[in-house]
Amino acid sequence: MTSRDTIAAISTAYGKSAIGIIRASGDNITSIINDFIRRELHPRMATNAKIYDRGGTLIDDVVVIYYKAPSSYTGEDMLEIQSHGNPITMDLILEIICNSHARLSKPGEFTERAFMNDKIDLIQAEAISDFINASHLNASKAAMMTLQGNFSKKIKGLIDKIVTLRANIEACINFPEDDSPQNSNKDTTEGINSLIGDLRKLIESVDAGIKVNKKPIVAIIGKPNVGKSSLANCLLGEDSSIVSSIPGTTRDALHHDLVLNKNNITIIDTAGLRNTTDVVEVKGIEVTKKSIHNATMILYVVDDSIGYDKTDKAILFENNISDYWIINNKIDLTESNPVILNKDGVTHFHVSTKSMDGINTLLEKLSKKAVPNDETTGTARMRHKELLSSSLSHLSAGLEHNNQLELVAEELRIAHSSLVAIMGGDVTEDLLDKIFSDFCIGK
Ligand SMILES: Nc1nc2c(ncn2[C@@H]2O[C@H](COP(=O)(O)OP(=O)(O)OP(=O)(O)O)[C@@H](O)[C@H]2O)c(=O)[nH]1
Ligand SMILES: [Mg+2]
Repeated sequence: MTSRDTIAAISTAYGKSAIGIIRASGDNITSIINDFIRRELHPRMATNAKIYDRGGTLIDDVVVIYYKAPSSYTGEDMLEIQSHGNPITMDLILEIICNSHARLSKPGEFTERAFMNDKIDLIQAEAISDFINASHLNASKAAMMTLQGNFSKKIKGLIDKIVTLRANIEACINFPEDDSPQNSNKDTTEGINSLIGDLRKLIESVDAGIKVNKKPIVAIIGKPNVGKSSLANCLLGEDSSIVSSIPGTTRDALHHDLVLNKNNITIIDTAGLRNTTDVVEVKGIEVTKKSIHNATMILYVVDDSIGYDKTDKAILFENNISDYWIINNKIDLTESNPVILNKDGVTHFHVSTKSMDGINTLLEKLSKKAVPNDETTGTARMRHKELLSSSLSHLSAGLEHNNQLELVAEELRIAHSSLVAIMGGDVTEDLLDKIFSDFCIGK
């Protein structure tokens, strides 16, 4: 454990609550206890105590827990103060601590210290942030799996394999007389091929882990006046978007939060897509195109009295949209039934935002489709995928130089360092700053 200055923060959400938690970590914990709690604390024992300011005035009646290094979240001495959840009192406690023995922590600094003190690896640190920010239950289950070390274990397994392979190759380079070149070439090729197979499988599961980690974003798109804003309002259960009979009403991408079966989903109502010279509408269409790009799911709305036509087909094609549902809206005008049909592999929902026919069925199906249900792989990030892909391409390059062992060894060295970087070895301070700045203060 390395010793650092003492940090402190309010770790619970700001605002009035039954209880609020202030925590501190670092070398000055004993001084904080001596000066402001003024009683002996046994490690890991919740103790009812009073907290005083420097002048001896009673501030709050609290519960405190002292964690002695290295058995704490950060690996350092830590103090957790459970105060009454009044933000004024909590601020005061924090101020008293920071005036003498600590400084305010930066976002994610407690977790960064846990990483620096080898309590967790970088994958697990990222999983803590993913867990706190999970927008749906499957994402939180997946993040918990990664936090428990499932993904790290797989990376460690790959690292062990590559280390063995590197050791064999280095031995062949240094002691060529101990083995025939044919044998060592064959073993190396087999070893690299096996690693490539493992990496490919892992990259597939990382794709699923990235998907489950993303907040579901449903973009509602289509031509003007087909009822996109009306549909957004129906799904949300409130009039959030302006609806009018004038085509081109929505000029912006309107982001709305929808909680569907305890899952948080973003619904984006967009500007209708058409050729127009109206400068504002053109900007709105550009924003719609960005929304299409960021969406995890597309609802493509058509007016059932017009039907799905050539223009719709062209819009889908031009915007590279291949995975979508078609919503045939305004079935009250066509007197169609609120059915779900499959045409050419595309699901069509027939609804009316006016009569509400078909809307509940759409909501039910949407809650299943919009939320990724593969929580078995654990969460992952693009950073992991990029490093795994880099490792894979260096292993493949190694295969190509198989009769030149020095070159193979060099490729394996780089492939190895990419895997180590996933776990947090040899990473730059900039990268750490980027990762931990996404955390909340106090975590
Ligand atoms: N009869 C009928 N009219 C509807 C239905 N849904 C929407 N409308 C009408 O269609 C018109 C356009 O609705 P909007 O929801 O504003 O359509 P939009 O696609 O958001 O339009 P833009 O924002 O201009 O692209 C309004 O007059 C709505 O009242 C429906 O199910 N049945
Ligand atoms: Mg609209």
